[in-house]
Amino acid sequence: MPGMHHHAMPSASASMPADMPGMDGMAGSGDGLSDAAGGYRMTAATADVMPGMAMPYRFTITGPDGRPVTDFAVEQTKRLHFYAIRSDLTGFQHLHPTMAADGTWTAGLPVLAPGAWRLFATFTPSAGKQDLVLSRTLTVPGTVRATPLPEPAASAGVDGYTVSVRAELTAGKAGPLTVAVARGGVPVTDLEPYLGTYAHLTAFHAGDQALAHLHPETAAAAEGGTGGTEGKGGGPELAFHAELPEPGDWRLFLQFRAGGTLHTAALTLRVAG
Ligand SMILES: [Cu+2]
Repeated sequence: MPGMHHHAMPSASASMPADMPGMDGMAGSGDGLSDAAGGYRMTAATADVMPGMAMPYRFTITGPDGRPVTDFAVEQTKRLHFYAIRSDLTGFQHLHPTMAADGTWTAGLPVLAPGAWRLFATFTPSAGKQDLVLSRTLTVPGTVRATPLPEPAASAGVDGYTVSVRAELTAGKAGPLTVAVARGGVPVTDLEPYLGTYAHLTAFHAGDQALAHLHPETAAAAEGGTGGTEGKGGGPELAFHAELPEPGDWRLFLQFRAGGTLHTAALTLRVAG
C-alpha cells in the first residue's frame, strides 16, 4: 500500500514555491512552462504521433549531473504525476507513468485530439527536495477543432454529481477555495480517498497553459486502509489553499472518487489582477 506523504500537506503552492532555495536565474519557471528548471530537465525522444491512436510517451528526468534521476520522493502517494492538456484547455489527462530501472518513464497516453498539447511532469527529486514542474509540447497532427473556453461558473456537473467552487482569488495571493460535491441536491459525504486526499485539483491558465496544483487542507484516511483517523469518507465541503499566480481565466479540473469511480469535473475560474 502506498504510504501517506513523506511530509505534511504543504500549504498551497502554485507549481513551484517562489521561495525555493537555490533557484537563482529561474525567473519565469514557476509556471511549469519549461522543460528545464533548477538543474533538472525533462527529455523525450521526438515521437511521431499517429492521429487516432493511443501511444506510450517516454521521457526522462535528468538531474544537475546530466544523468537520469531514479530517486523521487512520494507526493500524494506517487513519485511522479503527469498531466496532458491541449492548448484550448480541453482533453485533460492525469496519469501516473511507470519508471524503468534506468529512469525512463512511460505514460500511456490515450487517443489525443489533433492540436498542440503540453505534457507536464510534477515531481520531487529525493536529492534536493524541490517540488518541480517541467513540461514539453507535443503536436498531434490533424484538423484542429478548438473549443472556446467556457465562461466562468460557480459549479459544474459530472456523472450526476454537481461540483461547486467558492473562491474569490487575486493573482499571486493565497486565499481559500472551497469545493462542495452534491448529488441530486444532496451533499455528498462519502467521498473516497484519491491520492491521499478527497479531491485533487489542477488548474491551467487560459492562454499559456501554465499549471497550478492546489493542495487540500486535509488529508484523507489511508486508501483502503484502516489507519486513518476518520472512519468515514470526506465531504461535502473540501477546503483548498489556493494561489494562482496570474490573473485571468483558469480551467480547474477537480477529481474525486465516489461510488468506486473516479470523476473529473471542470469549470472556469476568473482570477482578479
Ligand atoms: Cu497524480
